[in-house]
Amino acid sequence: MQKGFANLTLKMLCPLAGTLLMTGCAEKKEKPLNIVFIMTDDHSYQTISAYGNSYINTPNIDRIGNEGVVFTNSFVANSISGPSRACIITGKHSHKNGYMNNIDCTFDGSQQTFPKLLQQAGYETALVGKWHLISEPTGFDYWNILIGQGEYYNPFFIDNGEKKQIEGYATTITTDIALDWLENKRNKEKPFCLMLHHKAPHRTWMPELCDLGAFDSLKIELPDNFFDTYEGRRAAAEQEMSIFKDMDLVYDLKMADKEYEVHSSYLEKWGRKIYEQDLTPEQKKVWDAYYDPIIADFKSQKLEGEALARWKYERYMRDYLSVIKSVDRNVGRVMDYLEQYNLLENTLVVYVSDQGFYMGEHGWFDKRFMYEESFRTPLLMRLPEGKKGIVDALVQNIDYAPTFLALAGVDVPDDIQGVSLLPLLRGEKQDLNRGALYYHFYEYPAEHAVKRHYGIRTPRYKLIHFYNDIDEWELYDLRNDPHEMNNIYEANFPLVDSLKHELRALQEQYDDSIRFVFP
Ligand code: SGN
Ligand code: CA
Repeated sequence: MQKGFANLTLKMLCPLAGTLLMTGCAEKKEKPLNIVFIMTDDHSYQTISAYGNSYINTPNIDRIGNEGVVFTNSFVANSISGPSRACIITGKHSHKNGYMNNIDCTFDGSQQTFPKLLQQAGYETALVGKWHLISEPTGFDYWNILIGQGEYYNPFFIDNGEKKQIEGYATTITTDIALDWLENKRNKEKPFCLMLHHKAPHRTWMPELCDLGAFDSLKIELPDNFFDTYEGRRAAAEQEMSIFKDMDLVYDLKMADKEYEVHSSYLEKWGRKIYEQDLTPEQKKVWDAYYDPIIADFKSQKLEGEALARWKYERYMRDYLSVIKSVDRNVGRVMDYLEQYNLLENTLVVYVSDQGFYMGEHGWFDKRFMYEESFRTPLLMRLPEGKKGIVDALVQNIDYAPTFLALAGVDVPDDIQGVSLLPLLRGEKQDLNRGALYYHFYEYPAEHAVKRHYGIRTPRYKLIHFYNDIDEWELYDLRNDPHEMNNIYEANFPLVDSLKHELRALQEQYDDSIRFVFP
């Protein structure tokens, strides 16, 4: 009783008394936990071994999950870079944070974000790597960001406002900058929040030189639905993200032959990007020594039809996996650093992607759709003395902001739409009692031609409405049809009605006015 009362008084006098190191207050408390938030761009859960795939071993990423939690039902609110990032730092859906698409939005940096709230609570905050929100970052004591999508080789960074080019490979350089901040630049008296955002493995999947060819002997099978014909799914039929049709031989798959004989629509549109990439002569020599024989072999085969589709898929996967190898190695560098300086004891480590990605499922690359591969995103969190194991509760990227605020002992503002995952991380709860998640994608008309859509996902069902220049509903029973091949909307009216009711309720809860579009 007495102790509780003392804490209450202390908390009234010093709002951060629950966690912050206090000077001038009667009681000295432990520093709150640090946060290291590692985010990749377009990393599929299908290529992380903690999620049980057969393509690649990612021991360093897995370590975060082995010593913490692997979220097996982790999703985004809007499956595209800028919007996902805006959802993450605000804890709000796109229609609330205003960053709906990558085309004509600029993030309003004057709005509330979790890094700003952490700063106010005494944290030192830093952002390194891909930002992609157009406006200058706010809420960070230190920022050193790639410009736009950034380059894989010899990238340009804006270091707290100053543009600099750094020789080397983006994933390694981004990690170097982050480790340098941890070691030399931060105020070691304060708790910190580091957001370490990689460009990798975004298109065009350029591996680090030391990883070229790392997966060349791997046998790679096509996913079962690679040759999907999209029956009953009009939006899926009309996309432009097919590996066979839309993935470019030169731009994406590096078949930049010196004779200019390999056909490339990107080449016609934009010129020879791979050759124009800013590789140094030394880097280019190693690059060509690897790709030139592959180009020669490809040309000699004169592949067409299904054989060409299979070849493109394999090439795509080998490059993508090689890019992940570097990501995993660099996650290892961060974990080693934290371990070496005993920071693992007081730091929440998070590994996540800005969204999922297609590894040939439905014949695709890219993301955007509310279908599982791109709606899901990998999420592993290691809380010191927290739960170890799998969490299968439905969670979403708007939940990270309230989680970090709760961890720092900051009251979560009412307008934040996500919920804290801390009770799950501490093993206090198994679930968040959430019936369904809400999703809304806006970027159309645009590259890859994925129609605008919104929808809900319950543990078992998914209901999607594609709208704008189309008016199509889709319903999937994920238990019986996990790959979403059979749209059962037409045959299921009682179920559709109840899911529409749930969808409308979520749109009301989140205050998304698009609900007025459907009956
Ligand atoms: C670029 C890519 C697209 C990708 C978007 C969005 N084209 O425009 O393939 O969908 O980024 O990606 S590219 O020719 O420039 O590589 S996101 O992850 O940044 O949202
Ligand atoms: Ca992305």
